[in-house]
Amino acid sequence: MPFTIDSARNIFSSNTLTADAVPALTARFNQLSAEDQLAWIWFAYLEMGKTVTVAAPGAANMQFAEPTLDAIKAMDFQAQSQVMCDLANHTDTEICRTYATWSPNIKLGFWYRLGEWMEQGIVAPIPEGYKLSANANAVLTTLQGLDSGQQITVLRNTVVDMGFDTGKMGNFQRVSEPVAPPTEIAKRTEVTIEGVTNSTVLNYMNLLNANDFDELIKLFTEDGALQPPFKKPIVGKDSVFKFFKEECPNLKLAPERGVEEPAEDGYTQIKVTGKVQTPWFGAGVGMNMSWRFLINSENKIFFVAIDLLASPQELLKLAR
Ligand code: 45D
Repeated sequence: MPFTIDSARNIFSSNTLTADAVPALTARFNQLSAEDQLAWIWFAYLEMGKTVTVAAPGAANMQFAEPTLDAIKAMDFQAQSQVMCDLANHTDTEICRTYATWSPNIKLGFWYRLGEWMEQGIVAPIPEGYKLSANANAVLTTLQGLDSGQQITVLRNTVVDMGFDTGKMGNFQRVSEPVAPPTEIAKRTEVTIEGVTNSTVLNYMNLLNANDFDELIKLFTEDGALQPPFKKPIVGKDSVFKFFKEECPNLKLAPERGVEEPAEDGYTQIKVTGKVQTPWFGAGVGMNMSWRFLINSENKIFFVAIDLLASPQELLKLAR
């Protein structure tokens, strides 16, 4: 039977332990009150600041968030706190609707700026002596027990989930940063992956590292799919291409090792493990990741799942 997206999702799944603590913690976070959520992120952010620093300036192009940020800056503290609570509550307001249209990168940049302003006293701070609920405290303790790659993924999830629900917005235009030109050929780097010689997999890593999305997308089949960590697959070349341009600039993929095995119908399944850096934290946080590729007989990607691994031990689990 030929592969479907659904059956492809299972390749190497029995030896790939993903960081389930991340969605579990995100769900617990979402149960907290808005006030608790904001204070929680504030404390989490301060706590993380002790070990890793956001490399932010330049990680996001802020032109689209600027008008909203200016409007918030002009408000009094009470109105500012209300805006932040509204975002956490997914309330139907103009700002919550605008926020919902932004790409994850713009949302992160927006909060990064607000965090700076809160520190400087330009934007309403978390009230001094604010006491987290027992529940929120428990969620914070759990976060502290995770590795830094899992911590920043939880933080990213909480930010991305805020704002009005786009499902209730009818037609709207998604807002993402302009796509920067790819790295010049002379300045590109090439990965090597112990145990993997497949040219499509190597090209995938190198083209993504070079932000060369036009060439990268050519590696996929027309009906190909990409499954980001903790997400359903993004199906079809057009949708995957859009995702690359919106959410993948300036990642640094550092694959280490892998296995290639023949699968049914002339397909090849390839699992690779290694590290990934995000532009937000640079070399400060290396996330332990795996890529599970299903490649067709024409050497095109029919499916690739990217997973955040439960622990560094998972980097070595390659045999089925
Ligand atoms: O509410 O091969 C305050 C794919 C308090 C593509 C705050 C990939 C109030 C294919 C502190 C102000 C993309 C899948 C808030 C590979 C408040 C592929 C602020 C993987 C919110 C490899 C909080 C890529 C702030 C991966 C400022 C795995 C929080 C990328 C900031 C992962 C949090 C990227 C930040 C991650 C989090 C980035 C900046 C996890 C960034 C996380």
